[in-house]
Amino acid sequence: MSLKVVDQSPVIAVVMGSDSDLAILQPGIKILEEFNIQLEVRILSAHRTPLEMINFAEGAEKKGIDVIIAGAGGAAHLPGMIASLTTIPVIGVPIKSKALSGVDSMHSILQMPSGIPVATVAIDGGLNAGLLAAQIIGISDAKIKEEISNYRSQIHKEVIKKDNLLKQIGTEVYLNRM
Ligand code: RP5
Repeated sequence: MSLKVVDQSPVIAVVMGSDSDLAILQPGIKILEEFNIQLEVRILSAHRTPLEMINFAEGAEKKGIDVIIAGAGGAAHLPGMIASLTTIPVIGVPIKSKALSGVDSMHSILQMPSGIPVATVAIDGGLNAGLLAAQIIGISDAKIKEEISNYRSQIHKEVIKKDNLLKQIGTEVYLNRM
């Protein structure tokens, strides 16, 4: 997906260290598309394509990118490296790794030394990364703020509906239906 900045509306970049991270980031990408936010989505590896990563991070502000979501697994240095190259806020998504179930990714992204912050969502927290990025943009964009409010109302309604059903049919039948 290449970026086409058609106006001054906010832009979010979603980058990942490998295409194997894409499925985890997709729920966040989908919600941002539903909110009609312009997106740039890239595969940029801090160790396999370091120069491309640097070019992206250094050019991000000029392209009008407001928030960067960066997903990576293992020795997950991509979010921190990008954050070191730009003052655009970076949200890191620790991807669940095979060997250490993503605890390695989480520590790598979460434990940034003082001076270069990376906001970190849960392991495999692609959806929350998208929502957090939208909320940051929503500070100065009323339309996006409204989209987030609508989303919250929708998930609120879903839980109320489930609670009513549980009260009505009881735990055993509810479980059987799940
Ligand atoms: C990281 O290594 C990527 O972010 C990915 O989560 C992990 C494994 O990459 P692949 O071997 O699947 O390409 O760079």
